[in-house]
Amino acid sequence: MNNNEFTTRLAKAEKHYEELVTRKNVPADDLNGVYTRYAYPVLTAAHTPLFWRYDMDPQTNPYFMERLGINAVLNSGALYMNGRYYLVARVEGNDRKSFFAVAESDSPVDGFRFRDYPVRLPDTCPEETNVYDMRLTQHEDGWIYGVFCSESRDTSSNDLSAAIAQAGIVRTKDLENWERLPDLVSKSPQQRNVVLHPEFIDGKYAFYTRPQDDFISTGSGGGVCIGLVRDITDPVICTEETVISPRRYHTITEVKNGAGAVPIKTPKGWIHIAHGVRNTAAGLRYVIYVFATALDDPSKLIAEPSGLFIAPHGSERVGDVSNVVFTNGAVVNEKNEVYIYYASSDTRLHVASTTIDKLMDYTFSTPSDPLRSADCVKQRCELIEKNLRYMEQHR
Ligand code: M1P
Repeated sequence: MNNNEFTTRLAKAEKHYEELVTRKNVPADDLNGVYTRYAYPVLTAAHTPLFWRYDMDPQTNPYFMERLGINAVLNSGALYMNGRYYLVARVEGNDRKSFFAVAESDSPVDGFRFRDYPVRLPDTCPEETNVYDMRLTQHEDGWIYGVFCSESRDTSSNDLSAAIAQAGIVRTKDLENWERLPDLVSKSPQQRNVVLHPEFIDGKYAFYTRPQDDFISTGSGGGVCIGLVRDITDPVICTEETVISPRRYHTITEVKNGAGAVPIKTPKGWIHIAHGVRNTAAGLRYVIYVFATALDDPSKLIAEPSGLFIAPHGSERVGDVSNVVFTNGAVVNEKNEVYIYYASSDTRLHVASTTIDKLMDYTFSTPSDPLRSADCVKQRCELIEKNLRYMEQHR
């Protein structure tokens, strides 16, 4: 046994880990005026504690090797509670299985450390193979709900990659002890990207759903829907799932879309930060977009700013699934600052910040997509004419 090697490598790994988790984040770019990206990811595989990955005993791990590596830390639910920021991240092991883990910090942009143990979900579904992408809803009923994708093998097919996605539901008061409820029941054979609305609607629980015909393709699914549930302990959608954010030809949602963060309540409406997917010669491209629904009727679309809100930039474009940004968590603090946690290329988690005022201005003052090039040119020319007139008068 080479004890020297163990000691040297352990010291190096501990130094690297501490430097990483204590690194101050810095604003990176805010050129669009809508939000500020931060320079460093808030969570990566390297943020997971060393004792999750290495055997820390020199007797059994003389070379200080990783025994259970972590491949990625990505799509994270988010919560702001009692002055602290909580992320329930999707952590993916080298074995491709994902699990959830809570990381917390006093700062929204840096200093996140994982709790000692990952979330130990009640193991109630023997056929469930993988779990990921938890949305955290602080519901007015007093519980914190986690709605996530529960994935099982599709045994009706010989294809080993055929799978079935359903919406799993858990609830907790402390992010430590979790109660598993039955999976959401809807008319769709598969569901992913399901989000629980934080308030009752007509005395019922409201779920944003994304009906899909199979595991990857949404097929006949028309977009992000809303459906109501009478009893959260027997979560069956008892209304029609009506589309609130439709997919449209030749837009950023052409192939599919999905609800992202829990909608944010603002004086002008519920603001939804979702994802849209289009096809390209290089494969699917995932971007984040925004829409708003009415306060008195969350099923009514009232604003649809044109195009994408966040697209993958620079190094964000490369990872396990390249050309992807995806969000399933955003928080608002008492200063009305908004922090949007988004993953890039299914590999690492970033943060962008804005404010409620800016988000409302973006949502309600950005024109909507006219859906045809000719009309887009007209729309842009109107802006140019207005600006040139203004600039001439004020020069
Ligand atoms: O790989 C990109 C994303 O793909 C899925 O999203 P959707 O269901 O809309 O295709 C999700 O599995 C998500 O985890 C992943 O980031």
